[in-house]
Amino acid sequence: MKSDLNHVLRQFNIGVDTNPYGSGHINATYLVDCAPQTILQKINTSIFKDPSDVMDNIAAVTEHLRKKIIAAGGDPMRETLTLVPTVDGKPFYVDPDGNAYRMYYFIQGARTYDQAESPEMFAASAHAFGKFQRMLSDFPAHVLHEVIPNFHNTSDRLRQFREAVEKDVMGRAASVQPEIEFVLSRADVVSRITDAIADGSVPLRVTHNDTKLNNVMLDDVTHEGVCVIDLDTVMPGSMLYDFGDSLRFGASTGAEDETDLSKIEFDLTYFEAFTKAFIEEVGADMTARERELLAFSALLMTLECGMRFLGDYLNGDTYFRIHREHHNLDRCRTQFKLVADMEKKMDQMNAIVAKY
Ligand code: ADP
Ligand code: GN1
Ligand code: MG
Repeated sequence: MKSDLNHVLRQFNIGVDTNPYGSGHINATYLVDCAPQTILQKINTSIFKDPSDVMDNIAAVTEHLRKKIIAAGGDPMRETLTLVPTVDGKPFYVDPDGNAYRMYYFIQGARTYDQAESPEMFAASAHAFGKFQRMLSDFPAHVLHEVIPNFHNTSDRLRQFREAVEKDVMGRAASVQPEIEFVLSRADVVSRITDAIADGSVPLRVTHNDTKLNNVMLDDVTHEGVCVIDLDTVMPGSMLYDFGDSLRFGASTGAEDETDLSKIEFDLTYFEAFTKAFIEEVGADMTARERELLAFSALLMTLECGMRFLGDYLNGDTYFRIHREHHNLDRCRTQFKLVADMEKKMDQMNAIVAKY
């Protein structure tokens, strides 16, 4: 399928056409086959209401990373995203209808995966996300805009979820009572991380906040982590968000939208591989409370994502891009299956954390 983005490409001084690319749920991504290849993204402005705030954050973060990578003797064109400026020297382009577009150089010799092929591959993503966090540990957090307030505030996510159930704009609530009940019966755990942030036992850091496996590029040959991408949600947050969200996605034995739930389990071998690698990267800087909540964060981030999918289903699928009917319902069901499995395995998960 060809796009009709020539008017946008001219703003980046490019005269070829482009094809849709990747499997993200939020932005529209295109591969531009020029030399060098680039990635064009239409920023989802119904979610990111102020794209200039998003782009300020990304420009500042990638600049910081670039300096660190150069100082360490690395290759900044591969190890961090690099923005392609518009012909006017701007970091992004807004068309007359208010659509916002940005462009990155395409990272060569690496790709993203929707599922890890081995525990080693998953561990490579843990090293990449852990290193990303370390490289940003001296980034001035106060310069970052909070582009989506309360992004991982699970109590606030539950409040929004209850609102979606109450409004029931699509008349779907009656048909998903067991799923709604699954969320509501777990209301007592939702504030555990935010409470720890409030009492100071879990520090705010600069975090990625969307650490699923397909947001890290792995080398085609070595499968080592090359570059952390999808920087829209880099904001002050907890390392527990990055740890937990990675496991939510990567330690599942099936796809996020698998409809055969018998295929979905939380894989402890993958949990262990990721945990070991993540602790190797950032363990020295972890507080006692962060360590205590590590295993639980996987459960909470999964419950949170599940309630977001279900809430979006109730709202009429206005947030996450869907590719079939009931897609968000299917997605929430895998998340809840994982949560239930983690509840059974929590003692084993805590024992694994204690090993490292
Ligand atoms: P979304 O926010 O919609 O998830 P992403 O920024 O994650 O969008 O991009 C979607 C996909 O496009 C990624 O999973 C990755 O495969 C690919 N991609 C994004 N940026 C680059 C890049 N600079 N080089 C190569 N591939 C990229
Ligand atoms: C979205 O953009 P993408 O597809 O990497 C979402 C994440 C969810 C994830 C679920 C900005 O991530 O928060 O965890 O889908 N991103 C945003 O797969 O809401
Ligand atoms: Mg993505």
